[in-house]
Amino acid sequence: MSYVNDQLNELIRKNPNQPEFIQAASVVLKSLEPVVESNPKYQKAGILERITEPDRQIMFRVAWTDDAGRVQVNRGYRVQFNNAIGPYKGGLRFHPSVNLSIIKFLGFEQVFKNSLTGLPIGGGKGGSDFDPKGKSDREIMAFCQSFMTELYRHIGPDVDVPAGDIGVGGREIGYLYGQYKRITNHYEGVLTGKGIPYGGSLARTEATGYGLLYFLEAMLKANGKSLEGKTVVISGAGNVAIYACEKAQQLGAKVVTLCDSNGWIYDPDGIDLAAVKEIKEVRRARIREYVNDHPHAEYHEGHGVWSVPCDIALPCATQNELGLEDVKELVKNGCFAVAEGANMPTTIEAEKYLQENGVLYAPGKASNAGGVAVSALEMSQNSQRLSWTFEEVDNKLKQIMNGIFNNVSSAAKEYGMPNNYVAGANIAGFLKVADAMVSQGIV
Ligand code: NDP
Ligand code: 2IT
Repeated sequence: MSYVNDQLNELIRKNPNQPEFIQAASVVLKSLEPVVESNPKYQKAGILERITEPDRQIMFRVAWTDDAGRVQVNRGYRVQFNNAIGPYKGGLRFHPSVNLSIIKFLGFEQVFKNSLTGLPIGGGKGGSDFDPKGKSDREIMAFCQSFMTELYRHIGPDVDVPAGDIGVGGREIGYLYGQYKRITNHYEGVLTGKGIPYGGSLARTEATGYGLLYFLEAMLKANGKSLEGKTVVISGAGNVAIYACEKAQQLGAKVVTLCDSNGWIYDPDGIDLAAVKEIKEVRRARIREYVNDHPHAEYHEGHGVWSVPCDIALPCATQNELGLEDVKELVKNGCFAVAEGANMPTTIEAEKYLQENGVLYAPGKASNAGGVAVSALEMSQNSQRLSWTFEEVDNKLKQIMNGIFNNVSSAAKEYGMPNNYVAGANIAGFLKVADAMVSQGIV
């Protein structure tokens, strides 16, 4: 038995009922085989045992009252996974599907992603099974205040810095920040994704989607291709999907789909993004409304964006949204590149099929790292008590995403798997964290 296989079996034994965490960890550990085989120091220091076990996992009750005066109870989570290279950093997800397995998979991915950014941030993730959909502003505020009333004692600008993820955007970060400040009386950069008037960074809203396109551009360029004139299919209609769509359009591509959890739109004329922003960012309504004033567009219930012929597919909604049958359809229709805006949107079987069929495939921990990278830039600006212009932040983001592509691509080449960006990302992300852990002793 190899070190990797032993650890994988142990991880499966120790984490029953955590399929998402096991999925994320298996993909990473399998890619690390050549690294740990050729560097016995990692096994000697028990790195795989330690890197797969979070530093701590916090679970707590979040009680609040709804508009009818009824008491509601949700479960809150913060998993502080690894702080070898910086304070824990990662988003908060508010979605009814949230459970410990999902938060652990996200926290684990975040460790490697944050390392890839080249910035000094460790990995963590949190959230709640609270469903923000259909809630009033007052209910959202009540929930956020109660959530922070427990969370505040576990976080801090040099300890753990949460941010947004699914269901957590500027509005929620504002309420969370207000409550943190009220309890601690500290005005400090304890959250990122803050509003611009109170310490937020310009370009943080755009960062994940824009960063995805900068990574995609670098990957296409290295393979003699470009975005100009290409047809792009995007899933999701939230923060990541909207700004991926915006940058894709700016770079000359035509985006023809978006979706939410009810259904999807196809607009053969290219998505009218101003209309989508009005529906999603201003009115917080359903994507089906798009067809009301776009007569050429179609709306379908369910999950069908991958059936639309395209050159490039960008999954930007949620985990495991792109399965084997979906990628077969994409390949059959001539899709030559898939870049992940979401975290782990592609199932293991689908990922294998894409790679076997020569599709350029960018794993989320590399291609969606732009969001957390600009979060780290927000932390720098808060520490300096300065704010940079949109152009400064956007230029740094572009440099960071190009740097990630180069690192990932070199690591893949070095270990004999050129164009396997999954292996490249896992290896490059791992090395920095593992070396820091070796230096810091057995803790
Ligand atoms: P949002 O909450 O802004 O948007 C999520 C979008 O995905 C919504 O349109 C939502 O539809 C849709 N969605 C969620 N779950 C499902 C589902 N089960 N089936 C179909 N559609 C679904 O979140 P973000 O855009 O911030 O996050 C999207 C993905 O990107 C997540 O995987 C997140 O982890 C990842 N990510 C986010 C970053 C960030 O900076 N925000 C950074 C890096 C990665 P509906 O409204 O109907 O629920
Ligand atoms: O998955 C992610 O990288 C995020 N949700 C962003 C995390 C952050 O700290 O900005």
